[in-house]
Amino acid sequence: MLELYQWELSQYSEKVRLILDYKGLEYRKIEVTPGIGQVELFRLTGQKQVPVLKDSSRYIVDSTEIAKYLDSQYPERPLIPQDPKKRGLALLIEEWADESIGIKSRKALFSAISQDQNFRKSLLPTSTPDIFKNLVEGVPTDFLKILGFGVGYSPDVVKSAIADLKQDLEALTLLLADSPYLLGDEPSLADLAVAGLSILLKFPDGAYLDLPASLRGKGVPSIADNPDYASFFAWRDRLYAQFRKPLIGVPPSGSAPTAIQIE
Ligand SMILES: N[C@@H](CCC(=O)N[C@@H](CS)C(=O)NCC(=O)O)C(=O)O
Repeated sequence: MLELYQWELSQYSEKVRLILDYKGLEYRKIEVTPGIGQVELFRLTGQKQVPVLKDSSRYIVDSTEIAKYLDSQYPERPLIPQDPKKRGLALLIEEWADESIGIKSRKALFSAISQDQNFRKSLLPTSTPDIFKNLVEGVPTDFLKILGFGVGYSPDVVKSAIADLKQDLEALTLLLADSPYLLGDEPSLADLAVAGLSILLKFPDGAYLDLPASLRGKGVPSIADNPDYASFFAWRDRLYAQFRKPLIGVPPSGSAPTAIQIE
């Protein structure tokens, strides 16, 4: 079976989970322990970032490479269109989503959670052992590093990231005004990348992520609750309902451990 080395809250991991679900491929999630687990990942792949896909004895690093690999090895339900114009647009939007939404949404959520300890604590996956929860409690900097958010964003950097994200969401809303998917009538890599990478702006409403149920639908305040972007998030909810498999065995309270393996 395919194996995904991941972090539950990594947007790039979510992009790959959405792609795997879209293609109907079964996979096992391996939650990489920040720090020590990344040392092991480095030993296996020569780098320490998630997501990494393992297919038999082969490791594929980077969400874009994983998408291309899956399309070549598992061509059913293609992600990248054949038509040259659509193909170009799919690749362009995917790359843009990685670089803009992926990176800027971390900065935007960073500012929201660094100001709110309860938000910070509640972001830990529910399967996190209590001992680890206690360790990170009250240590905001380490905590943020553990989540892969980085540290040291100045207010100006955060403000500019949020302004850019608002323009991104306006553009996406315009592109989606008269078609169900970004490239028209068929879903493509562009849609899955945009949807997966936007989880930190607003966590999906359904039981897709190993998070407390109270956090579903929450996110960056000026974006998640902003009526200007409601139609974008409604589009994303529809895409999730169509293609993303919900977690199995997570009670609505999100209080019990899930099947996610912590190594
Ligand atoms: N370009 C990579 C970006 C992956 C990435 O930024 N992963 C983050 C988590 S969301 C990570 O592993 N951070 C830990 C680190 O850089 O040490 C992709 O598309 O997969």
